[in-house]
Amino acid sequence: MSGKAQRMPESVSKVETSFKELVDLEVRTATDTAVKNLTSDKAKDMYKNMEDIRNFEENAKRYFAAGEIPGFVHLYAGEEAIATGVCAHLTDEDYITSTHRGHGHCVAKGGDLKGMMAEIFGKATGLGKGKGGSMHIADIDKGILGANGMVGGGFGIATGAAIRNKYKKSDRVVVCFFGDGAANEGVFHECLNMASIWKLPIVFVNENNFFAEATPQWYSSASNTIAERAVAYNMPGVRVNGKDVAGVYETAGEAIERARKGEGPTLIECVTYRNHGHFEGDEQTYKADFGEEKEWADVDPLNVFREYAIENGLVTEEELDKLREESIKDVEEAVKFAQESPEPEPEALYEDVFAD
Ligand SMILES: Cc1ncc(C[n+]2csc(CCOP(=O)(O)OP(=O)(O)O)c2C)c(N)n1
Ligand SMILES: [Mg+2]
Repeated sequence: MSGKAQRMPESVSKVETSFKELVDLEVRTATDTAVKNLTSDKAKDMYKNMEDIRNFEENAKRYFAAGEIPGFVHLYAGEEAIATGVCAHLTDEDYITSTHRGHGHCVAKGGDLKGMMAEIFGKATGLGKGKGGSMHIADIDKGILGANGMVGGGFGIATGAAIRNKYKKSDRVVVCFFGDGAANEGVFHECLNMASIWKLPIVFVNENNFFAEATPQWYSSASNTIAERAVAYNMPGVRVNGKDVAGVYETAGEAIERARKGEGPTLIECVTYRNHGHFEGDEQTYKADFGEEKEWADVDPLNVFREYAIENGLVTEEELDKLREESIKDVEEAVKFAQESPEPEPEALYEDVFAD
């Protein structure tokens, strides 16, 4: 892979562009007024949340390599600012749908670290009693309608939940997280169309990390950006720097408010990158020629926010360091809890099969 977009046939009006140009294409960052809507407490919460996700993922990587975590693991590290900036606007009453790369969404939506860690370790104390694992973490009490092994599987669930909210005249909002690969599934188009016709209280949050397994987004998408597809469904489409949590927070805030007021859906494309391979064990041979991508890959959303928050007087460096230490400790405790928890009993296979 060259780090350059593939040359398209003449008949396709897609411009050849470098990776850097693609990242920067009409991308929004936090405006000067974003900071006014950020209190010091909110900034601390968001930073702690990003640290929790990062530490959760680094530990998942470590214990997967050690053979303690079974199944598949897809890490969210590098994308922390998206789940954090979006979920910072949501309450337990609001819903999210997640993806196969879902740990970050669940942490940001208030998923219990111990219950999540035990779940990916396959232990009976896990949120799904150890029967779902990494790709099926759910916690209905927290509005987490579930991670999903089917690419694009969240669209129908999220849109259905939004229909429910509208029908019940509740002000609950739904956020549907999905990848750039999922944006090429048919159900994306069906659900955006229906959500717009019915002005549903939903926000579609695309996490464009530029890869679907080994397939680059610029190779597989007819449009340069995913946000521009919103035009076809008559809804706002915004492209934001997904490594800038203040920008994501601001952009998501507007979309969520719009949804809560009954004004309908928004499509947000968050430009990001995954720190690790598609799954743990992926040798990433398709990235042999890393080229221009490295510059973008090296931008760490946690550091971006540290600088922003200190510069704007929201927190001190010492406070941030303390939050980092707290997070490391919290995740270590979650690992210990998971390691010391029992495996599910074989009889548990017959439980929770049918709804009461
Ligand atoms: C319907 C379906 N097709 C294919 C797959 C295999 N698959 C798993 S993840 C993935 C790539 C998804 O890419 P993207 O939506 O960009 O999410 P990312 O992994 O980048 O977060 C594919 C093709 C699947 N799980 N489900
Ligand atoms: Mg992707």
